[in-house]
Amino acid sequence: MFILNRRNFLKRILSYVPWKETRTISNLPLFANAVNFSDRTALYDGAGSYTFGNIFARAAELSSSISSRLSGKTNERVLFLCSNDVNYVITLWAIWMSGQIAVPLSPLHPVKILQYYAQDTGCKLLITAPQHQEVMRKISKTTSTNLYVIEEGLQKFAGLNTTTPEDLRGKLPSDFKENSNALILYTSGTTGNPKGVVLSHKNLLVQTNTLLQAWKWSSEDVILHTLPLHHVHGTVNALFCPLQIGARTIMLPKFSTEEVWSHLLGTNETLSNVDVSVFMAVPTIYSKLIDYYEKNLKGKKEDVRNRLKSKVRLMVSGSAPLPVPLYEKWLEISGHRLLERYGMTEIGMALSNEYDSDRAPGYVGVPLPGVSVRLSETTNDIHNTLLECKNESGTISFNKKANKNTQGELLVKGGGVFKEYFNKPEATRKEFTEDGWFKTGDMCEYVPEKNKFRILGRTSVDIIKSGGYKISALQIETVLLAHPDIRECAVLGIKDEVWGEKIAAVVVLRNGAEVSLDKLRDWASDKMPKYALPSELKVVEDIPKNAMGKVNKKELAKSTF
Ligand code: MLC
Ligand code: AMP
Repeated sequence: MFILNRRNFLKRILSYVPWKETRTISNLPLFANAVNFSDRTALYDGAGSYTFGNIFARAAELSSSISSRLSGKTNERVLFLCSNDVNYVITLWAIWMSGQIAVPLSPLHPVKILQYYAQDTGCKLLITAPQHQEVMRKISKTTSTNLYVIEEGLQKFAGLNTTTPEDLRGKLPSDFKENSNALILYTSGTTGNPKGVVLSHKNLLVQTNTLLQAWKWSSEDVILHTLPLHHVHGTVNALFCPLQIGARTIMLPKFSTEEVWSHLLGTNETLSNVDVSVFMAVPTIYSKLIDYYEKNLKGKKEDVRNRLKSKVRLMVSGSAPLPVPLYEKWLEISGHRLLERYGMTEIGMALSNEYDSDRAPGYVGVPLPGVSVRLSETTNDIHNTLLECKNESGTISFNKKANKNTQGELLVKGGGVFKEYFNKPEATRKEFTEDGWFKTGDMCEYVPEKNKFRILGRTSVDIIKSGGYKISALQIETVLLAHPDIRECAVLGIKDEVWGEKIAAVVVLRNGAEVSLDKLRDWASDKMPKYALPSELKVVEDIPKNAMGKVNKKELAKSTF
């Protein structure tokens, strides 16, 4: 619980704030750290630029309104839908300052899915920016939840410097409990509806500080942000890190190859004087950037490479496997060895190639500081540990001599690991071993010759990764089976150079029915996000099953596509 007691707070904060020291990694909660850099620019979006102080002051105002709308209660779930701009940060911080739990929504999700999140979290307040109010009014109506449309002026006013650091300090909550819940991010599993992953302020702080340290962030950095803001990659890695260290974020409204290249090359019309030093993306984005380069920038090969080599210090890939040819092509174009890392909504980042050592293509490196990993083999629900490896303050050690290749399911422990799935104790229990290791569902191999781990794939064929999004095949099947002409279906992830995997639907139709891919996508477009719509359709007479009545999806993919 947060208790707003300003005098206490001031004393406590002043006792350990490292004033002006902008490289120090702080243990203050994410938003509170802003008082350290109040005059520094935090963010650029399509409408302007904002200092940490501007954002903090607006958030503090909004936080008071939230508190009064929730009658002073704390720990309520507040769902918010903002575009990728400063309103997102203001709203998130305001939710935290008022002691609530933030649930970021995506404009990519149709109303039905947003409704599900509102119901599943038992949310007490919806917040949105004016451009999304129509959608959010529907959610508000169907779930009988109050909607707060933030002022049009929030973004405009954020650019005005009206507060001093002392004003800001006076607006912070005093009794900050690090184990309070901070954020719920939705993720799909192999069974049931999407689950809300609950992350505490402590989880977020550990995850953020780990990356700040491992990837050598400083307040001089400028990140180009082009990722969705309802997943761990776009939030913790690409937004909370710069906000926490006092670095700057250029936030694009959505990914665009042209825009990204213009910022990377310093040719962007409005921000040509702001050099990007950090970039993070999923492999699909690198693939799309390469495609654009081949068509438009090849003639300026030397300039492109020199620029990227001299101005950008870190380029990261993650959320899906980075194919070796993509790594090599990007190296040739940019001179950068992409730093590949592995993570998951439930755990944040777990494995990463080391910043200063070689970055081996196809490998995800070693545990990040504070993270322990285990390779495990499971028979009849009994886990047999094959290998354990931990990173304690930068020192990597194994539980035994690791001198041969070892493969198993990857289990993870560490301060970044989530608390629970919201309101789903049984689902939470199932994902942990009895001794507290989180089961990732990813197969992983330790290769002693490289002294690194690599990801071999998912244990379940029903989890698809497309464009970096995790998509449940079973959830798509449930939707498709509600189509009046579909009698049976199997949804598969099939290999694709650009998307990693593409979603393919194999369907059996009812007698005499006809369905085209376009019509099916059209029909399903208000039931699932665009990125989850099937992009391949095969109509078959029959879907083969084994003696247990189960579809062998690997076989089906081979025989059908
Ligand atoms: C979109 N399209 C797809 C598709 N998504 N086609 C096949 N498969 C998909 N998955 C199609 C659209 O229908 C459209 O077609 C065209 O591609 C362009 O659509 P778009 O929406 O404009 O695409 P774009 O903006 O280019 O999106 C690509 C992207 C996006 C890579 C930027 O997918 C993205 O932001 N991915 C990141 C997801 C992410 O953040 N994951 C992190 C999860 S956390 P048409 O015909 O209409 O033109 C996690 C943990 C960790 O994984 O380790 O990080
Ligand atoms: P999400 O549940 O959306 O957070 O996605 C997490 C999943 O993304 C992991 O369980 C992996 O399957 C996958 N993933 C993340 N990073 C990598 C990577 N570098 N290589 C392979 N798979 C990855």
